[in-house]
Amino acid sequence: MIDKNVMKEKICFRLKRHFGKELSEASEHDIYDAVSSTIMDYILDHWMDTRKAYERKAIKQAYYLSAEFLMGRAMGNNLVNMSMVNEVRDVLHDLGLDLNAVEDKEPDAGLGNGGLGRLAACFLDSLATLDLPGHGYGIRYKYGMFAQKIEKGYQVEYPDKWLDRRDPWSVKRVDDEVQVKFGGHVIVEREEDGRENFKRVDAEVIRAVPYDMPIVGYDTKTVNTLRLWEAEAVDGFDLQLFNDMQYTRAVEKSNMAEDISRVLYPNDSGPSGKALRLKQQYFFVSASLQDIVRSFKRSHKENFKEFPKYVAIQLNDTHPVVAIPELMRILMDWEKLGWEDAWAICTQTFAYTNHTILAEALEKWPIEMFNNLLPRIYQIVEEINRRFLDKLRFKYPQDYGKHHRMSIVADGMVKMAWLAIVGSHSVNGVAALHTQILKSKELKDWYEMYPEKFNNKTNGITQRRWLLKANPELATFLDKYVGISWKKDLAVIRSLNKYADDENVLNELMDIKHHKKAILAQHIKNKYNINIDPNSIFDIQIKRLHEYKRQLLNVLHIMYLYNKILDNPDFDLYPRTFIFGAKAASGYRRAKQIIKLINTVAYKINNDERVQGKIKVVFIENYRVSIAEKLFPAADVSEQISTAGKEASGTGNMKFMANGALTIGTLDGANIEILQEAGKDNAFIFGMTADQVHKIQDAGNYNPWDFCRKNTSLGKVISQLVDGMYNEGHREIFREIYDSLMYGIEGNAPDVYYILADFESYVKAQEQIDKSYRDKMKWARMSLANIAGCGKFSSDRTIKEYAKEIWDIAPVSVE
Ligand code: 26Q
Repeated sequence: MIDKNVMKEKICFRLKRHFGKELSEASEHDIYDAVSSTIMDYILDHWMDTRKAYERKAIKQAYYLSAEFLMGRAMGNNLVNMSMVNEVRDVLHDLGLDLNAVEDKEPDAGLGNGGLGRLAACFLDSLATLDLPGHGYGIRYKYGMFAQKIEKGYQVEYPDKWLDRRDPWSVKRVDDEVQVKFGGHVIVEREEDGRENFKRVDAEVIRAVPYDMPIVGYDTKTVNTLRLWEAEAVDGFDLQLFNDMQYTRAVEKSNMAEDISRVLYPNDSGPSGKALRLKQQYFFVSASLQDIVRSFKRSHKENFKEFPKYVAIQLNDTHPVVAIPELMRILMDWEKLGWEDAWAICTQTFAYTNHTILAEALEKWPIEMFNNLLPRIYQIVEEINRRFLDKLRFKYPQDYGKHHRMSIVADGMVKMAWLAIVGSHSVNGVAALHTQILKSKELKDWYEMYPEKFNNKTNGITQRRWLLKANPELATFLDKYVGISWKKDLAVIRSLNKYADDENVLNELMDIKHHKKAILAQHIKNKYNINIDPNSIFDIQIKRLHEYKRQLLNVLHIMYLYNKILDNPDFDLYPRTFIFGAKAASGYRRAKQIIKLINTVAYKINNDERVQGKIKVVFIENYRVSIAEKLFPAADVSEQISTAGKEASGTGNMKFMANGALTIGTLDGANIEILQEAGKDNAFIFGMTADQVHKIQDAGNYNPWDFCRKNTSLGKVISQLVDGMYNEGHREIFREIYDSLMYGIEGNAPDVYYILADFESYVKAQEQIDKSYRDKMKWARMSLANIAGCGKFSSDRTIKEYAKEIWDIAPVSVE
């Protein structure tokens, strides 16, 4: 229990110490900082105790290497996990302050693009909550995911200055700084015993400075660590040049060093191919491995054969895969192990997670770039490949096509996914269907060669952030009807099913939903001055903008409904509010055109009185974790409409489900498992299956025009993209979308994501939603079944599987 008076004093002391202010003069930002630092005080002891417990017990630890951690805000989450929300709310209230307003001052730590980065954040929460010794390593980007504004309907990007003020949640650890080397060349010296000694000379040396963030488990003393590296120059600036008044040149070197951790690459699909991106990857990977090896040596002396007994490293996609040759380098060049010993250690230590099916998204680097930047690492990669090809040729002597397809270095490129598979003992997909497709298509050759490495780990989400924090009203409801244990054991939520026919419980559930919708409606009114009706169906699609995710299918359907209303003013549509949130990669032209289309359609429909308020369309600007926490609880309908076979898993789908939304979705990614758990009658399934998609792909005779001819209302919607209906003056602005659907452009086939093929089936599913929603009790039962079925999708379940089946780590209790 905390002493409220002590906490008040601490907050006021911080205000004085950091800002030289009394409470009465402090801004809400100052207060946010002071309150956060105060909460940190309550975390520190457990954090140190956790570290000691891990050191003392000589236990195995897992390290999650990821270029992205999409943490969102820390304050509310830490208060929830420490069960301190009420105390702090009271303390602030006594000081005349409002906790929610203070929380709202915290910038999101948006150090990730989307699913992959947020998954890493959920995993850290589960590791700590389950008392598992597992930590994150990544990059402390000075600028995270860009801030999005919508200007005249178009996305405009602004830098995300999340570190403008100091970050009260991170601790700089100057003592643990390491150095990372780039470029130069490799020289070989012969030792007296005849061994070769590889040295990197004339390299650029960068300082990697760690900042630690505490990862507070829920209802436990465990506090794990997220260690993020910042790049700094070795020697600040050139005083000589400065004295010569060449100020720009004087700081050039330090700017170049700091460039490495300056900004998160905002493209979450196709590789960027930029040298700076590769530099980022090697930078954080090398620093992290030096750190891991150093702490191994501190606790376990130098018996490196034991390394895999104490260390497990998970590679989050290919972004950190350069870790494999880097650990080889450290073990051989620094620790003097031979190749075979070092290689055995590596393959037993590393495991790789694949997050994508799109073949074009697989990361590869031009040999030249790779070799120039990482000459010693490139030598090691070549040797890994040479030895691998020997094995391959022995196993498949005549299959030259296979040798070429599977070579880690081929066609002038270093193929990171191939390196990952060869250098790891485990390769996993992130949903059952995804793993199946990897085994049977994308990684077929590899599955044949190494079947024992392949496994599935269906993604999950943390119920602490996505239920307990985002939806305290629903959390209280769950406490009442399934008991409080769901916070650490989500499987128990299944017992909610016993209320499937209890009208009082169902009404209570619908009241909570209505309340959350009203809160969102108020937010939308304040922010965008759009009136939306909490009694309408809230139909939400929030995710990165991608053609394969098919936001375009959603808009085309809205355009279709609009036509129906214009054709028949009495058209009986249950009022619907369509909500979108999505960022497009800054260089992804088509995605940006789709954002413009959504906003154009929204403007037209929202301002047309003939619609009689039956449809509203809202585009939420700057979608991010903190706004997601307002959206998921307010959703009636969850749009999960990707082309089957394209979405590896999806995790937003799980957040919607846990908050009682019903899914309209394709049989893709984790949707399939969601339907299994909720019951397929409690969702709206439409569209082709992955098998069907693969068949048409193989047949190669897909023709989108067939669907326009058969379905004239679809044909009409498509032609409205270019007939000036939405944009009298500029009827050409959506021409490219039209052409990509109907003709195919830039060498692509038309409608590669089969929007037209699935349209009719999507419309039917939407009609089912309209119909079902009119029966309030039926809808409530379906909603309840979704909540009751979400147990499998806790990241606690996922992390337990990683811990047991891949990492072999066990809980450690902190005294
Ligand atoms: C690669 C190279 C250069 C620059 C950027 C990138 C890059 C960055 C981020 C490539 C991909 C990403 C992110 C991918 C991602 O978020 N994938 C999603 O991962 C989720 C968690 O497993 C899945 O649920 C989603 O289905 C998948 O799309």
